[in-house]
Amino acid sequence: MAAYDHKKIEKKWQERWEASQAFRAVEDTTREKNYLLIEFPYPSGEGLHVGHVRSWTALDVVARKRRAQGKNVLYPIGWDAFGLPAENYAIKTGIHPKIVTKQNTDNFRRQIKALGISFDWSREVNTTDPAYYKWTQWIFLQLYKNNLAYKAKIPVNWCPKDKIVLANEEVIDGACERCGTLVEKREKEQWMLAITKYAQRLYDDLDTVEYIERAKVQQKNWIGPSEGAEIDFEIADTKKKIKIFTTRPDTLFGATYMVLAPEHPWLAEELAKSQPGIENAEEVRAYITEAKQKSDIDRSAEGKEKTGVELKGVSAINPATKENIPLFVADYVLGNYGTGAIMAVPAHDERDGEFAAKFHIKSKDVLEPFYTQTTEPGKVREGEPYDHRDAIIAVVKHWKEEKYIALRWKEVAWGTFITGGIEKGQTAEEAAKMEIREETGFLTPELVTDYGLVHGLFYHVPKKVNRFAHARALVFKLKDNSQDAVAAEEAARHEVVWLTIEELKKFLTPDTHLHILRLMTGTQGPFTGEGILKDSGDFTGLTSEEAKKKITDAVGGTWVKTFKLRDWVFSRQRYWGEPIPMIYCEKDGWQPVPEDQLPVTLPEVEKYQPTDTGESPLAAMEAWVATTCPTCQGPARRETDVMPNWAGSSWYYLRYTDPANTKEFASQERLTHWTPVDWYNGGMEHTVLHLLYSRFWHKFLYDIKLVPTAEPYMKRTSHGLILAEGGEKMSKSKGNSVSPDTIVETYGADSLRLYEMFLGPFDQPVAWNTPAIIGVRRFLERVWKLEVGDTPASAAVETLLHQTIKKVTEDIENLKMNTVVSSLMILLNALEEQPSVSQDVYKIFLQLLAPLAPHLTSELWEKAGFESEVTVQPWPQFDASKILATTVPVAVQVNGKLRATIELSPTAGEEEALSAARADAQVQKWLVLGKEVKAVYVAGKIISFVIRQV
Ligand code: ANZ
Repeated sequence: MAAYDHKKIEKKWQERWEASQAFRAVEDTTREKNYLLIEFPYPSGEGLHVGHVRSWTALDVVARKRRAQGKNVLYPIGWDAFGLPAENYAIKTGIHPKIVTKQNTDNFRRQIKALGISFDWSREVNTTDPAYYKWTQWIFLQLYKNNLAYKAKIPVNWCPKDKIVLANEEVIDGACERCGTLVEKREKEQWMLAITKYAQRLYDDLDTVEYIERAKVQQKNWIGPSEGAEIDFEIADTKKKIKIFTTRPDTLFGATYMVLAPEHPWLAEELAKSQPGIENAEEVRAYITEAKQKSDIDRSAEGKEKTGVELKGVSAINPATKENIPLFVADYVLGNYGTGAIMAVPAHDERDGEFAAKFHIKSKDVLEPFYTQTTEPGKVREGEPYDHRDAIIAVVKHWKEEKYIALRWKEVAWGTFITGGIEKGQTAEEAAKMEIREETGFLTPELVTDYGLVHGLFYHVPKKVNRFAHARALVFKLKDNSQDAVAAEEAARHEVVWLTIEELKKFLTPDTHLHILRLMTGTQGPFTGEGILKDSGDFTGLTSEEAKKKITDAVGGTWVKTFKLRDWVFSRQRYWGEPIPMIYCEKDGWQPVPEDQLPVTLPEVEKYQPTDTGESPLAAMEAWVATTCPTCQGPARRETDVMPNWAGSSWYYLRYTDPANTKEFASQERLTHWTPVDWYNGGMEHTVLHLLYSRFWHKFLYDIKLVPTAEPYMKRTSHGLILAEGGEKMSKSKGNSVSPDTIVETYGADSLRLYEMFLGPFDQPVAWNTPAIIGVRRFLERVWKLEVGDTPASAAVETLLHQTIKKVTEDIENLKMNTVVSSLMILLNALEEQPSVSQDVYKIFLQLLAPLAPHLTSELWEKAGFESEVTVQPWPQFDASKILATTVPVAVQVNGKLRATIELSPTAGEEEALSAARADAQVQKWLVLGKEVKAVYVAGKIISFVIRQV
């Protein structure tokens, strides 16, 4: 048999698929449609990255399998081709970005085709093609006509090196995402898209789609809904009122100063007066100028030294206490969040606490801490009543050593300080001394510190009730070791132990006791949780929850909902983007370009460099800029800003359904057939912006009845990065990147595909490992040499075959590609042990391998003389009756006693077995009683844990 010549085979099949348009999607309503999508690439000059190969091969495997399962699959590709690299290259070389883009897309196309990915090439789209961006502009006009696009003068992030305005999300740690230069703030007129109007829906509808959890959480955090109160604070001796936004109106009585953002309009107004009320106007002005240069992210960074200036000569009035409080300007308050002004509560907010300490502002504690136990043991039983109890928590220090008394409970896995109720007529101190005496026998406690009240809601396990304990936290020191005997019933309930601070940190169970420990060690800081109000007038004694709205109402505030999400800055002062189709007329103001004049195409320019005033290079093209007003026909000027990169990628998946349509961005019929996208795979770096922006456009198009569903993507997964050998990020500049071309040339596309699927769990980052690709190549060579004959499959092979069909079928759907490959390797081992492989078994084996290694399997299928081609065969079905019991019962012991029996796969390894046992509810009940010190698995028989009581 001839050797496995991947070059010849791969070329042959790629040409054949190309000629027959094998993967072209046709709208076939008789089959279930299935739309699979990968993020279309930016065609960079560096060519394809092995990371692209990972994502695209994985969905290619899904696409090929689902086609074999009879689905009407659409798996398209295109180019997200506007962007800075091509433009920066043009600035350097003078070569038009169009030319560079063409070269790069040609190169990408060649590289992708050499991988045998089953894209439908007939639907290729390119965001820089006027026939495409005509519709990007058209969608912009619809947004404009629906009041979702507007122009505003706003402080923007300005990269002095790239000379470009950056969206907040393009600023990383205060620097330009692309070039790392520190970003400045500038005021500029910008086109904005009102994505905030969709904030609530973008948030809520995440519950209707199947995205990986991390992606959902990131989007939710980015949207950042926040509920709270807007409350007016009066400037003393004026009628002026300034609104603050707070999520914690329950702390209003503790607001000891007020802060305005440097951008707050009242400051500008006041400072513009010839005689400002602010006495230190100069100092304040200087501070404002300085603050405006910093990015929001820098300003709100945790742990950063707080800065600010007191506004001398003016003060504010706390509407609850009516006290005069100092007024500051400080940059930790942002101009574009909430109302740009806050009430500051040093006792209950970290940042205010830091600021107040630095500026010597008084702090007023208005909350007693309140903890609801949310973890076992002692987790509150929802819906059951609770009893109130006045109690003490007593910390007792050793007479000589740095040790404290703690109790280890016997009926429940609790570790606590001494605690008990206060009887009628007793003071807290008396009650505490009595408890100390009863529970430990010690006779000489002396009170050292009184930390006041701590409230805890928990389930009292021995007493079987929810308990709301209002406990006074008292610290005592023993004078000496005099001690009485302890009653037997007390000793039966808990054991007395002496522990150091470090030991207590691990030992204590209830949150309230841990709170006291933090107070003792000075690590508590402002109490930022919810509590019970104190020193708060009529509201004293209420819980935070109860007080929030009551206090808001009492001071005439309003309850509001806000979001962190900001409107989308849509203008870029660059060349290589879609011109924004707007015209400015002195008489009629901003006018949309009439739709029949779309696209507004990019003119040829001489220089691509943005101007120093920050205007686009288009601004210098007088002939292009000068136009007529669509309304009055008088002279007018075109908008010279272009759209951001995110525009074309916000709707490309819609265009794939109908890429050649010249009348609409896509026909209703095509959209109804293909959308929504069933499965979208892409990088984690695009979870927040790209997904959010395209979901916003989609929802808008849905509202104007142009797309059939409210969400664009039903399912979203993400691949892990491929790192260089050694674990660093692959990059051309570091010289550690691997080119797919070289690998395809040396080992073949099938080897590369299989290798990337075998690398490790799909969603995890993995390091490139050249020896492993040689291993994969050997596997394919063994497949190539497999002897086909007439040996009937043994019962064992038959079972394994059906198990493998089941596993491969299921694992592909879950993107567990590494185990797909390993199970095919196991099957091959078994097949090789037989003298030959029967035709039936061989066929199935090739079919299962075909989505991963389509060239090799197509060739072998043909060589074996089977009908048609392997890629068009219906997907093999497994026979359940041929799959033996796939689990065995395994006993689980804790400290030598049988506590549960769990079902495990006979091939489960130790780690898998132990974690399955730890996850079992029955087993858990016993494990929580102590600390695990040993765990053993005897394969297929028994798991044994040894725990030690703490
Ligand atoms: C008083 C207070 C007391 C607050 C307290 C918190 C705790 P989220 O949840 O992120 O919405 N804040 C309001 N506007 C701000 C702005 N423009 N820049 C910086 N901080 C601002 O946060 C809302 C809280 O952040 C608000 O509640 C306010 O501080 C602060 F014990 O008001 B709080």
